[in-house]
Amino acid sequence: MSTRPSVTAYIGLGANLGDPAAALREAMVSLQQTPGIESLRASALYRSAPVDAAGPWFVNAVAEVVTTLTAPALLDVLQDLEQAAGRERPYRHAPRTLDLDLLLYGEGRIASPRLTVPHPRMAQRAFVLLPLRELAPDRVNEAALAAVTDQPIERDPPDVSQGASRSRVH
Ligand code: A4P
Ligand code: MG
Repeated sequence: MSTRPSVTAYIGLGANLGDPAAALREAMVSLQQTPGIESLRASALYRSAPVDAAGPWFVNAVAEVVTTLTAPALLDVLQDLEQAAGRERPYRHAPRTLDLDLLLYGEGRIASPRLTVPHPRMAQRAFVLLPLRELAPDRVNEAALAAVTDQPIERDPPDVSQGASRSRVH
């Protein structure tokens, strides 16, 4: 059996129902324990106002994973974790217990019916760009950041941090 090369991928995590910070931390731990995911680094948690969506403010973060999984296999893992967190989909952009988006998969460009990478809306979203910049500043365009400064967002708010330090997930 041949071994696949490792790829560095970035995953956007978001939730605005239930206990969003706990859901994000649990998802990070589950990802770390997933066969085919070799390592994980987590950004800080952010609280962000809904963008193109209704409902409560979100908690958002980004995780960097080094993985031997293919992009579709990684999406399967993300969707299984969303289901395990009780995700329901009553309508597009509905409030959610856990949303996991594959933002970047190495330098890969993918356009299949179930997967578009890079994530098509990531460059318009402060809640993706700011945590991604912590982990991979070279993957974030300064002009894109300058264009989202009107989106309300707070890094590491005291009520979601609970003493957790950056880059530590448990
Ligand atoms: N899909 C295609 N490409 C991808 C990808 N790169 N990563 C497909 C993940 N999924 C991808 O997703 C719908 C379908 O997209 C999937 O079946 C998959 O095959 P979904 O999670 O069921 O639906 P969704 O999350 O409602 O839609 P989507 O398009 O992921 O929404 P967005 O654009 O990600 O927006 N505001 C704040 N502050 N924080 C947020 O986290 N999130 C959204 C969701 C809107 N506003 C927000 C936030
Ligand atoms: Mg999604």
